[in-house]
Amino acid sequence: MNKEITIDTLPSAWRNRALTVVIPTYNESDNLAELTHALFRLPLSNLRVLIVDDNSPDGTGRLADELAARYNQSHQGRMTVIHRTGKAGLGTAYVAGMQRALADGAEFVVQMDADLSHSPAYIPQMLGVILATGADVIIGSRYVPGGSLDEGWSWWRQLLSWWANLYSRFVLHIRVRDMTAGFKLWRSEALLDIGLNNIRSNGYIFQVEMAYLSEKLGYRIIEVPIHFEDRRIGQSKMDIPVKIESALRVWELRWRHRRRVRRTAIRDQGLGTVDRQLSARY
Ligand SMILES: Nc1nc2c(ncn2[C@@H]2O[C@H](COP(=O)(O)OP(=O)(O)O)[C@@H](O)[C@H]2O)c(=O)[nH]1
Ligand SMILES: [Mg+2]
Repeated sequence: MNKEITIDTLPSAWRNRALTVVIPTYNESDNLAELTHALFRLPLSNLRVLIVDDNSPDGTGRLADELAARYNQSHQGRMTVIHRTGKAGLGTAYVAGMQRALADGAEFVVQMDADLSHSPAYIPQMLGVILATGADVIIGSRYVPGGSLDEGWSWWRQLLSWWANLYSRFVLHIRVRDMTAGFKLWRSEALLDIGLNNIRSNGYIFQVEMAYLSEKLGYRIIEVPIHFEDRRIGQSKMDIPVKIESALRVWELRWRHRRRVRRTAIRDQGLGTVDRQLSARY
């Protein structure tokens, strides 16, 4: 009778929520199989994976199709691949993937890198937090207490990341700590409300734009700490010119969204006291 309690034996109420993980890929053929394997092993029975590949020269798109064919037999058609004709940037890839996920009925959408720097193991925890608090977006954050960065990052990279955050928080007057975080869980109402068609940014600034609008529009944001591992294989597509462009674009963002304010609540949901306390920071 000594039945061990594991995550699989927990009640299913939160485990079968419709959640789609959107992953943009460009030359990630060495990472994709391990990532999809880890995602489909999570105890989330209605988790879908949506890959947005930009005709990667290393064959990531073909690999994604093969993985989808395999998983769709064992996992009831829960993997989809969108193929675009060429490299069109991370931001437009996310917008395309998120719009598709919403059209297909996702209740929650996760965005993450394909390079294994965002551990899938955090997803059930992020889902638990969003359900328990009624938040609109959960950020997997490196810059809240308990969060950490790969030990292998040079002091120069750490400084650059820290500076990019401080700078954009200062220019945009916002409180989110990890402005450039690429690991987030969205409630679909928030993505529908934010106006994905008006998101213009590519590269890092896409993450900043989404975080900025979330706070400006009054969404309830919770940052949960994560350990961010550097990509083990392959190269970052975010080079120095992309980073400099991002820094300048912060000002453009502020101007472009200057008139957007929240008028009505996205969801009229009674929040408990704990909710209010947790989301009071934002
Ligand atoms: N579809 C698509 N994916 C991209 C593009 N640029 C980057 N990515 C993907 O976006 C994610 C983040 O890029 P990454 O190079 O890891 O950036 P870093 O983590 O900031 O170094 C990875 O999964 C990339 O493969 C692009 O132009 N198109
Ligand atoms: Mg990455």
